Amino acid sequence: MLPTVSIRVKPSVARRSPTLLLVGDSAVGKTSLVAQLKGAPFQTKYIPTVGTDVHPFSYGNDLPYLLYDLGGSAKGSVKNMIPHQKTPDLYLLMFDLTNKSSHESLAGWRKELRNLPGGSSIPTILLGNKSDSTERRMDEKEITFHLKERLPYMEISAKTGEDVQSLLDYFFWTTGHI
Ligand SMILES: Nc1nc2c(ncn2[C@@H]2O[C@H](COP(=O)(O)OP(=O)(O)OP(=O)(O)O)[C@@H](O)[C@H]2O)c(=O)[nH]1
Ligand SMILES: [Mg+2]
Repeated sequence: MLPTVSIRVKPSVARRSPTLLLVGDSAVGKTSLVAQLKGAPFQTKYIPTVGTDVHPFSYGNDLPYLLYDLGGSAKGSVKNMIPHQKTPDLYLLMFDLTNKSSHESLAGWRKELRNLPGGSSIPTILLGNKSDSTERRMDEKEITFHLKERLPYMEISAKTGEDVQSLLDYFFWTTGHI
């Protein structure tokens, strides 16, 4: 099947907008984070993302940010799944605090990001999602990927919005846009 990329923003805006690429295993909560950033309601029902969705979202009065939301099934074929009109300014690598295997997958995702054009020079942040969940299965000591890879790390909840404001601050700090 050919990758699908749906974009709902003018090409002239897309070229100038700060761009974020969000990857991680299926069901870690990437699309839920997009909804939280756009002020849309949280969906309990899981609907897997097919292909790549490009979401504009506004924060402040400057250009909208563009967020590339890749379905977890893009694992192994990230390079074919990203829109090529603009190199991302920031990579967001997400795992699920209730699912250890999503943490184990991070090395593979990072390798794919590094292999993208310009990939190794693009800032990357690690996100542990579902901090609200009572089913949290990962002990702090088990979360080692950011230490090995020297990445900034944040625990967030796409459901409650916990620490999403700090993430927005980080977008601004990294891309220089608000
Ligand atoms: N408790 C809790 N559940 C969450 C959170 N974020 C997402 N979920 C749930 O996790 C499931 C998967 O969320 P999605 O946002 O669709 O996951 P995804 O990473 O976009 O999945 P793919 O599109 O398949 O790659 C859904 O049932 C969400 O309701 C969170 O912060 N807390
Ligand atoms: Mg999704």
